[in-house]
Amino acid sequence: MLIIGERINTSRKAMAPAVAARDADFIRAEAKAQVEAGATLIDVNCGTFMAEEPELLAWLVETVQGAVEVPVCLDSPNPAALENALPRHKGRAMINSITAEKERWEKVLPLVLTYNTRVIALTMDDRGMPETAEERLKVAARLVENLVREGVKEDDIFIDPLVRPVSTGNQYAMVVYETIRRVREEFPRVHTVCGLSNVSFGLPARKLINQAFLVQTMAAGLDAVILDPLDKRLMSLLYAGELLLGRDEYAAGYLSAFREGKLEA
Ligand code: THG
Repeated sequence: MLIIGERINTSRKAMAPAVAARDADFIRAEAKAQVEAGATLIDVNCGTFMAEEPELLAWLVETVQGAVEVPVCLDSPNPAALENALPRHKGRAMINSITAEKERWEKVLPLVLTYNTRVIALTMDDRGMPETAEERLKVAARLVENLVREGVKEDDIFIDPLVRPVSTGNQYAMVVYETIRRVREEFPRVHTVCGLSNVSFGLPARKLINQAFLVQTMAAGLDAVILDPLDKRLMSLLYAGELLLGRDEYAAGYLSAFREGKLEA
């Protein structure tokens, strides 16, 4: 399981002032804590800063990579911000994200190819976010076929079925499970990813819903996830879930998480 730590995001109350003040110590501490807790990539998102985003995204990439040895997931729809930050990234970055929207596709694809990145592809196009799994699968198929035709390896593609709050539609989690299953059936070498926390917007005790959602998306075949790795219960469920899915031979990952004090029963 690829674990993408979501905490360096200026939509979080604690993060915006730290980024505004270029508080590198704060960013380094957030990056280290997430990697220590199991993150295998660090997501960075400073989209709330608008005009300053290109400069800040590059600064975040350098600051994070000055503290930890993992790749960064550049979370921005803004091609200018991606273009400014990518040359400063060491090793292979992940772009979060491309879509089938014409303009975004045309501007982000060259960056994926030039910088040989991994890429998250959201199942949306110029008509918006499809309601049904069937329609999301069609958009996913178009994205995969077009990316592969352009030379992107299937192993570098992460389809994100886009999570909507269950408080706004009672089938929205089900649509995600179904899309994950269908993508895995049709494109077994392509990965699937989602951000967990959108599912619980507008409801109390959100962590509980996010935890149940992690387990159910994993059972559907999710193999990468954007989450807060400092939620110890969530990470515990991830280790237990990997074991139960037969992805953790001899329970090695589960046992070492236990020995490191990372499991909360
Ligand atoms: N898919 C992809 N990328 C994504 C998402 C996705 N990037 C952004 C988002 N969704 C995932 N990242 C976060 C980061 C932080 C929070 C939620 C998702 C978060 N939110 C608190 C809240 O909503 O209440 C903020 C609380 C605070 O102010 O600290 O922490 O789906 N590809």
